[in-house]
Amino acid sequence: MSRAEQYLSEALEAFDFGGELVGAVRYGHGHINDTFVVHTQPGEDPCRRFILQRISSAAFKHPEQVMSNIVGVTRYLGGKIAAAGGDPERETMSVWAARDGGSYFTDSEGSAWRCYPFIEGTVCLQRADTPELFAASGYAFGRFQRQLDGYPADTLYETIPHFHDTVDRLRKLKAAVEADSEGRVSEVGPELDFVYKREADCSVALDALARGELPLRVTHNDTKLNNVLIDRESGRGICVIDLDTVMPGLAINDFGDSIRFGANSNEEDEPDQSKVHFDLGLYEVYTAAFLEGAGGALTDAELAYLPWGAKLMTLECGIRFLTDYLEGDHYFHTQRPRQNLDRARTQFKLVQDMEEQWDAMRAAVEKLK
Ligand code: ADP
Ligand code: GN1
Ligand code: MG
Repeated sequence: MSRAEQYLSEALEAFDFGGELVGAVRYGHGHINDTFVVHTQPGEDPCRRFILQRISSAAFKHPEQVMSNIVGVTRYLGGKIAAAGGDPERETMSVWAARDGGSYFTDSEGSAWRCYPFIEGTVCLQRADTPELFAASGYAFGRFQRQLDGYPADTLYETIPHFHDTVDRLRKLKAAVEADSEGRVSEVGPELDFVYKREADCSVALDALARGELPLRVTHNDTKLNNVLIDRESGRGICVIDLDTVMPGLAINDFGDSIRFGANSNEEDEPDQSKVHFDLGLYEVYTAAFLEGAGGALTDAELAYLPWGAKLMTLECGIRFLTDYLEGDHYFHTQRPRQNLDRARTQFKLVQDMEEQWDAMRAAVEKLK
């Protein structure tokens, strides 16, 4: 039994779900937290579901800061959505407080658990089955950024320091190579060469930020397709979820992380990288939808750097998967050996494809702006 299952019953006790508990099972495909869906039966009323999550202590050292950000952001979004005539119960997450009134519960081992009402009538996709669905996620992430435009950024904690600091990610990879704690470095020579050849690229976005060319905004920072819920009936992206990393950041990174995951012709962990291709058509579709969702908020410099966002988020994610592989797979959940290595390799294949299609990536943005 994993650690999360061991402490699940304590967590279930800590929340009042407003009905009889029917059961709780593992749920979803997130790489970070331990997620369960809880079924309850409130009297004669229909069954009600909740999401119960053990927050990853490998990723988040200060769960109280994570929850402070999430409570603040979801309340703010709820107000905006209501004012615009939307449905805050479906269009934003909301925190379901613990019995003691707090936004999370700490189990006897010290892990933090939090709960959200399950947003019904939605699907969460692991792959974009159609370009329209990928566009729906782009619109939702663009809109999310626009909705948070006026949010007081200085009240947000940095939940993972240096999260999208690609230079720091490279530094950490080098430290993992130096330590070689699992004896895996000898397996990854070509991957390390690939990354080291691109060392100068790692600072491109950060340098543009330091020069004042790119603005700091309130961003999501983890804009995978499976971090948006799509309305089952309309096919529209209605709710952005996984708000653990909402922090000041770069718009181009939110754009880029979606491209990294969604404009891949195959799975993120495909073991045969010859089957992995960057899909320029999907990139174009996403770009149009993201810009529409952002409602003209992006500056000319941000538009010009969008291709860099895509390439850097992909390179950085490959660096992170590779680092975790070398360190023994402690950060990202894995289901099989070498999965993080396959994930790293797919990212590097995508980077290579992007480099080959760089001019077309730039031209696509030019055409759309
Ligand atoms: P992780 O950080 O591990 O990726 P997420 O917060 O993304 O965790 O949650 C994992 C999965 O749980 C999501 O991809 C989605 O399928 C599901 N999920 C999370 N919150 C909700 C919610 N409020 N309603 C419905 N499904 C949800
Ligand atoms: C993680 O939490 P999840 O599965 O949505 C990770 C992202 C990576 C992604 C790679 C907090 O996203 O940064 O890009 O895996 N989240 C965190 O699939 O590290
Ligand atoms: Mg997630």
